[in-house]
Amino acid sequence: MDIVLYYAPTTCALAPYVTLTEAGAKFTVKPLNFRKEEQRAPAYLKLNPKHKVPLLSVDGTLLTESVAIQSWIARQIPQAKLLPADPWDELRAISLMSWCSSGIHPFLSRINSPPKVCQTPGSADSVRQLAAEQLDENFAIANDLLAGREFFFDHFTAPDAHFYWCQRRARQFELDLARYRNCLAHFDRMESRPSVQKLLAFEKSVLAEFARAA
Ligand SMILES: N[C@@H](CCC(=O)N[C@@H](CS)C(=O)NCC(=O)O)C(=O)O
Repeated sequence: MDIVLYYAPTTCALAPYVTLTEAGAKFTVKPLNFRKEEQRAPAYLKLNPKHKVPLLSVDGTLLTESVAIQSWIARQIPQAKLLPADPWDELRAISLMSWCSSGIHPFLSRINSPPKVCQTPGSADSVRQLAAEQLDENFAIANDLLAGREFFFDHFTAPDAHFYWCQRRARQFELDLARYRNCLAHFDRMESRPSVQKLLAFEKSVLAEFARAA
């Protein structure tokens, strides 16, 4: 099976990278340089008109949206137990990933690029502040969910990778998450996993390659 992940450094494509690695899947990565707007190149738009990563190709069949991609990986490699076995917990895991993707991610995007949601001159700080408040509320919820737990369920599952990305991005935007101790512990736990170490090394190599080619 030929599995290809279209990915860009620091993006949410990190989640399927980590999940594929946790699954022990053999896959190749096609890095896109967002600084060069490669996600908008005609050849890529043919694959994904939404001009976004992640995009998964499996023997040429394409799948977009991280929740669907994460679910495909879990379904394809059941022995990796990337979703909980209990049917309700499995749905709760999908619910968590949907929350990461549609409840948290959009506010991270606003912090990254305020003009995408408001064109009013001088509004950037206000957009960022409102997004930070929404993120705060969401991290408080995640902090409660992680109380007394190592992961969202009794072992690593796909939502852990997804939430790790959300938290990493928030930290890159210098949001103050210090009071969310359970989230911070989850972050450290994730960073100690070989899959995340591999991702971080890979990201570094891709960024170095982009810098060389600039
Ligand atoms: N709902 C999508 C969101 C994907 C998304 O927004 N990806 C961003 C990176 S984190 C992207 O590719 N942005 C490039 C662009 O919008 O041009 C998912 O969860 O897969």
